[in-house]
Amino acid sequence: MRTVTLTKESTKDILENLLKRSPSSYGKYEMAVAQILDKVKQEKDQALFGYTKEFDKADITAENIKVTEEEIKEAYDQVDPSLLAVIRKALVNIRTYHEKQRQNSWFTSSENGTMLGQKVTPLYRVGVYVPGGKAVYPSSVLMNIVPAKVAGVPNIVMCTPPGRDGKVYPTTLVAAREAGADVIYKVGGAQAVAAMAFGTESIPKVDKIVGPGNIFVALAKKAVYGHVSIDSVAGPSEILVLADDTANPHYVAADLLSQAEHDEMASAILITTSTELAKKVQSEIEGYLKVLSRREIIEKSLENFGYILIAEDMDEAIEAANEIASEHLEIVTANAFEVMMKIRNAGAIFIGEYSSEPLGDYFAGPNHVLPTNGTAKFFSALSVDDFIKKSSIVYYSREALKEIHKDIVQFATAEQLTAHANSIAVRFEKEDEGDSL
Ligand code: HSO
Ligand code: ZN
Repeated sequence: MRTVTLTKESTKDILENLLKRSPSSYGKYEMAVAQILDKVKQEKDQALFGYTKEFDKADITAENIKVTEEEIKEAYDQVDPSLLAVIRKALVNIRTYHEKQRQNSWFTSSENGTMLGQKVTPLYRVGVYVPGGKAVYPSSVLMNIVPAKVAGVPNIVMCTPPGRDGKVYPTTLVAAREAGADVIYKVGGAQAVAAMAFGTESIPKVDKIVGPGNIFVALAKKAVYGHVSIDSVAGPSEILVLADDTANPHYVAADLLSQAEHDEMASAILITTSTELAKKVQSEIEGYLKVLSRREIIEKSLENFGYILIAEDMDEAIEAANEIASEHLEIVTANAFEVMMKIRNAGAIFIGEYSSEPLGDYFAGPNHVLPTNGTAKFFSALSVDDFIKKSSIVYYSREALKEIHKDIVQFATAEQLTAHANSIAVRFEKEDEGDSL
């Protein structure tokens, strides 16, 4: 992990380096993904069966593509009951948090006979993608399904690739059932995204596709955007710790490594006003590396995207944190709440030395699907808002329209849209007779 003095220049260089992790630099896979999308659009289920055989080495047919009740029961038998209890506890917190995000429809009326409003409607059908293989995170299954459920989405479809034995990882199934998925299909990759975007004989077309995936899934989601909605395309995990000399280096180092272990492309950054802390964190990291199981991944991510930045003062540190706009930001300083008020850009903010980042990954309640790659400057965490839409409501009585009808006619005439003007004017032909409009 390199130590760098924080300046405007060094911040710029770091930002440039971090951007190399953006999925948009993987254009070379675009052709392959376009082909898959096209084939699924044309051949539907047949294409899904073929790709599942080719990529997942599993035999999927119209008869077994849908996960059955027996398979779910089998999965429950395989999951450790104490883990199930933990999942259920986490679910309570995640649900409670997301329930606070629910938005209500609203209506206002006026004495002269108008009523205006905004009607909130949940999306009708949502597709949740869940990766298979090594990166199976049941916690992400909860984080993607719960906000949809709380929003009131009546149909939650999930797609996940089967193993060679045609089975889905049991904890994934259990998490999906606990969170409230309505139906689960054994198909993964870009072909699953295509199926949910266009529909096949087995898999219904959805309105929105959410959930993380490999580069093929990310590119497929980008390609179908507009045809259906998608969540933002997630990049590798990021953590930024903002700390002063009051921070405990043993904890700071542990927290940095928690995200570094996700991926070789993950980033872990410490910004501190204390050179003493910087040195201690560095040696703590070396100590942990000897014992952590994902040492190789961590070493690579720290080498590529790990930084310890020494700031002149806390204001400079905060400015850099705002510029980097990290997915996760931990504030471990004196007056941490004051510092938090000065943060403009961060996906999730963790305050104080006991709010370690994994608390948010699994348990506290906020969503762990967060903006990465600097997009915290304009994007937010996945939330109930992602699963609703709003229709505006307009009601005017005859009297209310009469009062202002000439204004609209004038506005429409100015735009030379005479049919618009006419549709208002025809309602008041009698009283306007003789008026020169
Ligand atoms: N920290 C990840 C989410 C996660 N962590 C899942 C553990 N499991 C999002 O950046
Ligand atoms: Zn994590």
